[in-house]
Amino acid sequence: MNNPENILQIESSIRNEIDGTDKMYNLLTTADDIRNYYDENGYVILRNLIPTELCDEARSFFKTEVKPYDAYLYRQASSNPEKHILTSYGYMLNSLLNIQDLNTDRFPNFKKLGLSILTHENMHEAVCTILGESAKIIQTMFFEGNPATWAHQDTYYLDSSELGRMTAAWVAVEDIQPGAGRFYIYPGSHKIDISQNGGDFDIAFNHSRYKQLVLDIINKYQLECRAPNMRKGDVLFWNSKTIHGSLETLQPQYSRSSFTAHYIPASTQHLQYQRQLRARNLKHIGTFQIEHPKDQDKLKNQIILSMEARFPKQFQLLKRLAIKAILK
Ligand SMILES: O=C(O)CCC(=O)C(=O)O
Ligand SMILES: [Fe+2]
Repeated sequence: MNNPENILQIESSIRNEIDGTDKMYNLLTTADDIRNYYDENGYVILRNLIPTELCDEARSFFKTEVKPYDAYLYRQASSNPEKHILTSYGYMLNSLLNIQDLNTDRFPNFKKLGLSILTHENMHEAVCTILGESAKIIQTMFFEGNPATWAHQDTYYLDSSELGRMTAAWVAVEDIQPGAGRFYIYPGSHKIDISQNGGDFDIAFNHSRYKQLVLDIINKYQLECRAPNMRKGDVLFWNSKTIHGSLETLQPQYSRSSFTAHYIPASTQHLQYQRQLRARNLKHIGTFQIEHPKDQDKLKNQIILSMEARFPKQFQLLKRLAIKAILK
């Protein structure tokens, strides 16, 4: 049950939005308005960008194809193969990583629907408006339950080779309830120079130090947190340097079904950990090119996944060593 304090928190986050920001989005009608708002605030919301029927179908195929699957799939938070972890209300807590890599025979419709949303022609138009050119997709995710993502910027993990030019999209595939763990952003945070604020260490590998630094910066600059009301088919785009995450779950009875995708300008390259250029198995889908780093339609990758699932400690050690080698 929700306690009164939780209800107050929920109400204040709704009030925050009704008091102005939501009206603002309705005024963004031209490409210039959208780009200017995005450049200034580090994010923008485009309402009703994705047809709601596609959202409904994606959720329904998630329930019939993915939810009953009881073996290992790659997960966003760990990058490792894991079985589903369910909340007390039965929602999948460990979000999926790279739906383009799912095995097509096993998850044909969920994969098709997810990709048709993330590569939709409206998405293409919006991403071109924001980036000034067409895009490559370098990572995708699907969330059902809320992992309460901690405040971070994406740029340290993945970005365009021109740092700050990656944009990411958060697509609501259901109406997101106030206490379901809404996605939040800190407007304007993309303009703050983290390294000048003490962030001149290997951020991607000093997580606790980095988490604290982000909180210190939020306090120091008195940044405002916005957790907008996202309805089915709405899309929020944010800059790779914008601080973002998701609120704690206050209403566990609700899911927060959403896809995310990370887009870089087609003329640039994927930069991992601000060090290493990647171009892993690019394929064309619609007007986009999409990286398929661990394509499960390939036998080789299926074998690697099953080895990772069977010998997790050894594989995770190898991964850490590989990362260290990149950072040298
Ligand atoms: O939806 C979330 O909780 C976080 C998503 C996110 O951080 C991302 O896609 O980069
Ligand atoms: Fe992120």
